[in-house]
Amino acid sequence: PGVRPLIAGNWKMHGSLAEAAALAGAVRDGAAGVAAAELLVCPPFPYLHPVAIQVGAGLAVGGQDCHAAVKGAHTGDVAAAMLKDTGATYVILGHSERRADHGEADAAVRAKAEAALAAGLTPIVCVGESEAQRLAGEAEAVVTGQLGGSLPEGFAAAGGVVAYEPVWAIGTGRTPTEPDIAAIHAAIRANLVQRFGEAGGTLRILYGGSVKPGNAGAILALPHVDGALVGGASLVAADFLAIAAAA
Ligand code: G2H
Repeated sequence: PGVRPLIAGNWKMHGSLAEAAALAGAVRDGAAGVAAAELLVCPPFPYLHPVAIQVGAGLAVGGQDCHAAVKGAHTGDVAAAMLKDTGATYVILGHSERRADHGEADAAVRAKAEAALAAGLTPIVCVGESEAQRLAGEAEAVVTGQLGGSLPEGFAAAGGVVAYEPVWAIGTGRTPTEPDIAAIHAAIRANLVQRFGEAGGTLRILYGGSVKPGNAGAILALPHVDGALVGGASLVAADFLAIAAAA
């Protein structure tokens, strides 16, 4: 209680410029009706600036990745300050798709999170176990290990966000049981408090992985679930707003 939930839409690599504008506009128009939650949309890089201009103060906008360096010869990459310059205030880091597609390990995620903090962006750092790790009973150990390696020192002071996304639940329609989600979120909370003290007690911990309007209410009611990171369902404004209404 007391923490305003964050409902974040991760659009991944979907949509056109026209679709981004339509989706962002519809979400912004609905945001006032679900004011109990903070809403965030994370479009692909080329759509960030137009979306940010369009929605103004009515909706937060974030990137899906950034580079660890301030600038330099890094073809195809984007610096945290560039995201900030577009109007973004958040950045998703260490999503399992980036960990898998681009070999991002914890140290790289941590360096990116440091860059985000230095640029004045709020990092949303993603952690989560694979199915094999879950079946081996290693989920909690994997997640706390990822936290230890991925979160920089200044994370709590800057109000950083953690997203727990079990890799096997992403885009599959499968979710962990409610007790399993609650257990991992409690372990993440304990880890944050152990490392950051009192500040770790109020950081938002999001659940991600096949969150839909039909399961959002039950998931968001669990202790230490302070919001959701939504992929597929964030591409339909009505579904995304229904999830936010459940928060
Ligand atoms: C997990 C989630 C958003 P989806 O990646 O980050 O995607 O809701 O499609 O499982």
